[in-house]
Amino acid sequence: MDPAVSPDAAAPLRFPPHFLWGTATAAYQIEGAVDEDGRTPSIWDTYSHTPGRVRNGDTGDIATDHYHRWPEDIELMSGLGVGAYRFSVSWPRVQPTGRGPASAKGLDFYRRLADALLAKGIEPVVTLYHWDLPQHLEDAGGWPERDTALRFAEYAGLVADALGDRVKTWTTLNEPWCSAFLGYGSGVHAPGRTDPADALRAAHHLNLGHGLAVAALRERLPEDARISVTLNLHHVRPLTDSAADRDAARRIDGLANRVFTGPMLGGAYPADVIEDTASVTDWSFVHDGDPALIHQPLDILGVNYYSPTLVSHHDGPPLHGADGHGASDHTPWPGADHVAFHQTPGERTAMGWTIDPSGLYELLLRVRDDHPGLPLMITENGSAFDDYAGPDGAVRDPERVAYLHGHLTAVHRAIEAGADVRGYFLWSLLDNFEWGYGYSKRFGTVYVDYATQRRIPKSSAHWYAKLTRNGTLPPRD
Ligand code: IFM
Repeated sequence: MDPAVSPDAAAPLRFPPHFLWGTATAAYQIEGAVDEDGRTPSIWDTYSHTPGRVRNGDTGDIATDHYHRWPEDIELMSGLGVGAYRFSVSWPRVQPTGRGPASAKGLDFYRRLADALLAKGIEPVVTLYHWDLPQHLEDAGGWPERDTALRFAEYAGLVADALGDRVKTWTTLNEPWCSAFLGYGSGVHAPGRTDPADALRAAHHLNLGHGLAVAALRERLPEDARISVTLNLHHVRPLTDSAADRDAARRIDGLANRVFTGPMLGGAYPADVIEDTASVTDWSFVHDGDPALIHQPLDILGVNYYSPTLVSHHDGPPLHGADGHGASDHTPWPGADHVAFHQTPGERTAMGWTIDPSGLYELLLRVRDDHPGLPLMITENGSAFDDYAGPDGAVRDPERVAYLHGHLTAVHRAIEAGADVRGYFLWSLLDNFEWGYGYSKRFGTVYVDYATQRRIPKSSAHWYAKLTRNGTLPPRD
């Protein structure tokens, strides 16, 4: 068996002494309180209120009511024994029109949250953008417009001014691939637009916004601040070793990964990506000097991983919606019409995503080789299952424990092989609003009864608490 995925190594696996154990959430998925204290709509409010967009017509209006229940949620984190909590700031809560002055009430919410975390010995880790663009900015053109990148840097500066004395670790964007390609390409995410050229423009302006925001943060934050970006790097495998399948994998790797890592970490867009998408756009939206603005030194790269991607060359008409990112008649992969997506064999989660920790191991080794010297954090990893409370009130999720055990074994093996992984954030603290799937998918290690908002730590939470307390991977059962 592949040592990366061996479920029961003979000796218990011990993580490095300062390894950071955390858990993660995002504002729109948990906060609710969408019209309180001056918050304005984000693109996700508009999208979720548009009939037919989100399963069951679910919205984030109430979500898990974290805006009011955050003290209880911090207690839950204490119970998990985590040393860090990764949350995102809601842009329309702290800068309601997406430009101009900040909302003091909005910032106060995050100040109180950060203070209460610090008082419990939990490090606040802030993500500035987890997909909730103020609707005002979408009305002005959204991410395909260059000005949105400038607005993002301004917003980053406001948050840094407010939280810079409390927060040490900052992330500009979460998974810009989803914002650009699901938001403006396939339309299965807000704002639901479907133009492949706009998707590529959005990707560039997200990159530019990242670079400008890093510069704004550096200007304001103390020297010891750690600045990062979180990418959902796809581990892309060709179905066969044929030249055509390998070329399909290269093409998807370009659009999923290198269109971001190229400029952010290397200072240039990959030539093959520009060539592959030439029929879609001439890339004239990239101005002279942009790649240099995007290429800012980073202290950490955040990696989100759930499942690998398996592709082959395909000669027939374009196949869309079979890549695990939601059904649509429009592709999130501009210029890749001749790529087919396949299910990797094996067990799957409730999302239909194959459980394959070897993908995480291989991905981490690739990042180790491609970007030597860059410390890594697993900023998201986890799984959805159809959890429910039993007659005794307990929620048992052995499948999630097995998933986490397998992936953490892979992380440990990658560290032993020289990947500089500094921490791991379990996605997610709570069951929450899973975007286009609404509340139908439960990713939490804490169960939420949405009718009462009662929280129940699942058995995986008890298992994770054992791990965070002594840094040794507990057995699966
Ligand atoms: O819930 C999402 C999260 O917001 C971003 N990364 C993937 C998770 C699971 O789909």
